[in-house]
Amino acid sequence: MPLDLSLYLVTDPELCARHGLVETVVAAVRGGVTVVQLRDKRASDGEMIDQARRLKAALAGSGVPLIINDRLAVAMESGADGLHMGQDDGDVAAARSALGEEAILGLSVQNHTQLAHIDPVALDYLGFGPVFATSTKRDHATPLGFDGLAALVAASPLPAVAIGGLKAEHARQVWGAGAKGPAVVSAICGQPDPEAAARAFFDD
Ligand code: TZP
Ligand code: MG
Repeated sequence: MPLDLSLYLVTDPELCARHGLVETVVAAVRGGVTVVQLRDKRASDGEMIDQARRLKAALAGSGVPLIINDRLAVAMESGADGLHMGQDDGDVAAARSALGEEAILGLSVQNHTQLAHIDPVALDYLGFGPVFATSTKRDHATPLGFDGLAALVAASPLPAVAIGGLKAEHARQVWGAGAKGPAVVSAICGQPDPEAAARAFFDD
């Protein structure tokens, strides 16, 4: 199935605890989320494999892929659809050969220097950010703004999502900058109604 990056949900263990991880993700998918990334910096691999298996079961039949943040072993053992790597999360080509051709493989890119060094053959998509400063990720890079985002997208050989401080009212500017879609944590996770929060990205 072609990868639809229109609205990319990244989970956060604390924020998703409000309604429960699986409940939050299922509601967000009802609201229009097209990709789910399981991100938990503190869980053990075993805990994350368990979470990923529960999410995979909940997403069955939805066509929405499940991508694992950072951890190749979890992606491989859990039956997830792919892996999202940061700049310090190891070798992209090695991850591609371990995961196989069918897996979805993404990489976070913060600037043009990093973009110049990507391996476009091994990767499926990029995540550009942060667009804005955000408290959801500690020690994030300098914010790009929409002009910085547009410049990265213009130079990118791969489709990209934009991340960092994005709310529903920014969706048009994200698409306008040429990104395939916004990637969000707090605009959906932890909201009173995650389904409505996701749907709001598609409202005018
Ligand atoms: N990478 C860059 S910013 C960010 C990540 C994982 C966090 C985005 O969270 P939010 O709540 O959508 O600003
Ligand atoms: Mg990472």
